[in-house]
Amino acid sequence: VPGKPAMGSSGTPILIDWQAGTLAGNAVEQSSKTLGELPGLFRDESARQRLDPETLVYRVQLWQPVHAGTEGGLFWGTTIVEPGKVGAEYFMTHGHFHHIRNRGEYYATVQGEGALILMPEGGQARQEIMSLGTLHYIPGNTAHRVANTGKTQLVFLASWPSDAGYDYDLIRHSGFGASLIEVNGKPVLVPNP
Ligand code: PAN
Ligand code: ZN
Repeated sequence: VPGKPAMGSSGTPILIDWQAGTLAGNAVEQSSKTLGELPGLFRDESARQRLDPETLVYRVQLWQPVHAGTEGGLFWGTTIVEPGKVGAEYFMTHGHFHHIRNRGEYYATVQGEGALILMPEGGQARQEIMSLGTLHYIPGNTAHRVANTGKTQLVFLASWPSDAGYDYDLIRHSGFGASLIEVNGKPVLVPNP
């Protein structure tokens, strides 16, 4: 029907605020991660333990118009990473490979300053700088994580296949082989010992 707005599964429109990057609509799901929920991810674990575990690190707004695992569908999400550091390491998302390894993804920055850290399977981590308007293609077989290197919230949009799934375990156990650390006021990707 011409003029009919996009509908979520519950029949209400899904709207994106292009300024803020945020999503609205009944079908939008929300999740969040605090420092207490991210043990072992940061280089300086004792620095993490000294901080308030209730501190918000990031939240995700997610639109899954089809069931997770559906082949051929797409998901859409907004991630908001708070500014902050654990020791010298910037607040960041957990990071993951996709469960179906070869699935790719788009990230696009709508607010703030940061870095997309990419690690191809069996390869070395590298970073792409994120700032207003940067568009990032994450190839398949590549772990991805975002760090907020600025003083304000970092907001990015993402879209990925609905059957991609998540593999967090490999990152929890082995990390990215490098950490994004502030050195003389600048973000530097430093190899882990
Ligand atoms: C994103 C991420 C989101 C949160 O939607 O899931 O930014 O990061 P973590 O999942 O690593 O906690 C995405 O990459 N989906 O595939
Ligand atoms: Zn992903």
